[in-house]
Amino acid sequence: MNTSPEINISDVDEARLVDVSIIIPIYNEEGILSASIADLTAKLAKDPRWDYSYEIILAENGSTDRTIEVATELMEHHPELKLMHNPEPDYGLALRRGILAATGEYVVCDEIDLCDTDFYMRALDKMANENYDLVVGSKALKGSSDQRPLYRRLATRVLNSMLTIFLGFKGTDTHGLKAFKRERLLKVIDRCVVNKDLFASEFVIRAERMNFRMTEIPLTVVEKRQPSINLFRRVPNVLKNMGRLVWVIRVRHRS
Ligand SMILES: Nc1nc2c(ncn2[C@@H]2O[C@H](COP(=O)(O)OP(=O)(O)OP(=O)(O)O)[C@@H](O)[C@H]2O)c(=O)[nH]1
Ligand SMILES: [Mg+2]
Repeated sequence: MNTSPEINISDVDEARLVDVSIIIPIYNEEGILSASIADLTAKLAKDPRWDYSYEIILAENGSTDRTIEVATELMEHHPELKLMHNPEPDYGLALRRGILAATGEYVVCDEIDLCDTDFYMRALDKMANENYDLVVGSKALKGSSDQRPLYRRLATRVLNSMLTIFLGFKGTDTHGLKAFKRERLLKVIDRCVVNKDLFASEFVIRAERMNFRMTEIPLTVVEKRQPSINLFRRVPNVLKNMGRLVWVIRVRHRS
């Protein structure tokens, strides 16, 4: 296991301000990292709708493969790349730290097996022209196409139903891609109490409860590989953090 202390490998804090910060949590992604970043930057370069300065923050933690080495090599060729690292694998913590380090007016949260630039364009348009603060890409909305295996699509439905029943969530997905106005949504991050998988859900649900202008748009999900963590190994932590959220949001009414 990687036991090095928490560090920012690149100088994220001193980065210049950009229009868009693209945050991608990564964990044991040596297999697809290089090709995904090449593909992502090439797609942005040739899309006429993409007229933004940007940074890509790779928020890594806990990898035991060559992810860090691959990312470090990539940074030599991609000045827009930043790398954050800390020792324990934690998707939510990586996302949280990436968001706090971001400098963009807008933040887009993506996943390395998706890199869905069409979502970026549609979400940025919604924020710039329809004044939304937060746009959630939903895998379960009418018009979406979720091409993941059936058991994972069912897991998404079960999680969303639990969020609806226990936490009063009104939307259809919290784990999809997200884009938001950074400064406006920072106060939501401040209030979030859980990490790991449910951080993304807490973020969306708190934004909803705090009455931010938010909308969902459909996603087409075609993953480049199976998830890096087995779905069933994620369940105990999801249930524990679901209980914690019910306690702080519903019982103690701290929204
Ligand atoms: N830093 C960090 N990134 C992670 C961790 N687990 C997953 N990721 C990253 O999060 C993204 C999504 O992970 P996947 O393994 O595809 O999981 P998934 O089931 O598709 O994720 P959801 O769509 O959120 O349900 C990828 O970019 C992963 O590398 C983690 O523990 N730490
Ligand atoms: Mg995935």
